[in-house]
Amino acid sequence: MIGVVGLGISGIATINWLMDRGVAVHGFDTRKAPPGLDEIPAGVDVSLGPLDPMELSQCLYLVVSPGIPKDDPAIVKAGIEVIGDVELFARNYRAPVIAITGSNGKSTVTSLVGDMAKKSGKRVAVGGNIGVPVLALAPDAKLFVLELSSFQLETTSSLKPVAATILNVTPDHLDRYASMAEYTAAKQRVYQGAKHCIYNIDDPATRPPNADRKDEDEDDDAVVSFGSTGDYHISDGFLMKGEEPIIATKDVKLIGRHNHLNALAALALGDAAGLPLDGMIKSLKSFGGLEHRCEVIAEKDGVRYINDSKATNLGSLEAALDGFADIEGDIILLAGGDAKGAEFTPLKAKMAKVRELICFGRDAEQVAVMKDNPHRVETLDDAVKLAASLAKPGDLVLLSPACASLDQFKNFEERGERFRLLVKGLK
Ligand code: LK3
Repeated sequence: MIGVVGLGISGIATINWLMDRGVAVHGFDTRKAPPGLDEIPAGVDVSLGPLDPMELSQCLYLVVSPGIPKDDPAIVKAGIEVIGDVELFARNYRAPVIAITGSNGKSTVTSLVGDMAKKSGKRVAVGGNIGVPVLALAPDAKLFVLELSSFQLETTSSLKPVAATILNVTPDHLDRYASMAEYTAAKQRVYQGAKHCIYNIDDPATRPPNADRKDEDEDDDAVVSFGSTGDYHISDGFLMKGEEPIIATKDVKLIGRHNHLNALAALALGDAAGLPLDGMIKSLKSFGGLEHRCEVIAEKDGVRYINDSKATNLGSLEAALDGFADIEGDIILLAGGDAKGAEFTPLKAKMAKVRELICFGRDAEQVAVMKDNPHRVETLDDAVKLAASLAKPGDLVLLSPACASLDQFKNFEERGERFRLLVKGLK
């Protein structure tokens, strides 16, 4: 019997995958009513409530959800092997994997590389921390493009990607990691066994352990860099591969410098996995980005409303503010939620364009330190109402919360949909 701990979307996919293979499964969740409960197939025993080490230890091993710490006392006490769904995937699938992690941009790069592969005629499957759990992906794919969170990487050791990247490391999840060093170490696991390691030359925390070797042998393609300099860089308005211009930045559909860096990373990953250049360029010209990621959802009375609900940490709010630095009007910023132990004062220096800061959610008080004279409200509903009353023609109303949504929503997607609905309902 195999234990599946955490009955969310990846837990249910894991249970189904094991059941399809005739394996006996026992499901566990700390919550009395986990969201996926009615999707669990018949014949699976389920235990709800506080985890019991004795009961856990009856299992051969545990497949643990990214939502529960692998060093949870009950799990440690059970004394059996702990893996994640990505590890189970790695032990059972042979097609090449492109693995993408980072504090910000990982969903964008994952989707972009997936699109590049599709445009190149590859049978590709895209999933992981984005959209579809790895064990629910088409098993006959010829290439897997996986977004991996630090929590997923902690429970993965056999992946051996053909190409792997850490895009950047900025503070996040400090409610679950004791330090930035610990968070970085989890992300560094993506490079374990990778054939090509692709790192951000401007962010030392992304440097793979074998990067020093590259300093001695420039042609060593096991380590590839991107950024302001490096193997893939931006020069005179072009994305460059070494000396070779690949595409003009004005022809890249994604806008903003951080997105051009994302595009460089995607090119490096695609090259490392052998994707043809023309398919990748086609994709860069047409890929318009993700839902809930700086998405213009409406313009009302000259006020634009932007849904950046996917901004669940400080780094992504910062990227959004940089992206809107040149607008005519001012920004009315809606931020707040579950702050995950973050420190918001460093963002104070980035508020030049923000005329009004409206804080909502559980940790509104912590978020409010970003600006003098902030507004504090309970909910996103209140925040949108207040924003609409404060907005003048030319302004941007920007939902870029810099927090997780889990205090008031199922996830950031639900928060973004709520924002869309509220804006639609404005007079
Ligand atoms: O931290 S998470 O990886 N993702 C959140 C974040 O802050 O980046 C997303 C926030 C949002 O959408 O607004 C993460 C947190 C909690 C999770 C809980 C879970 C599965 C995955 C999670 C990932 O299920 C709970 C089951 C465990 C209970 C036994």
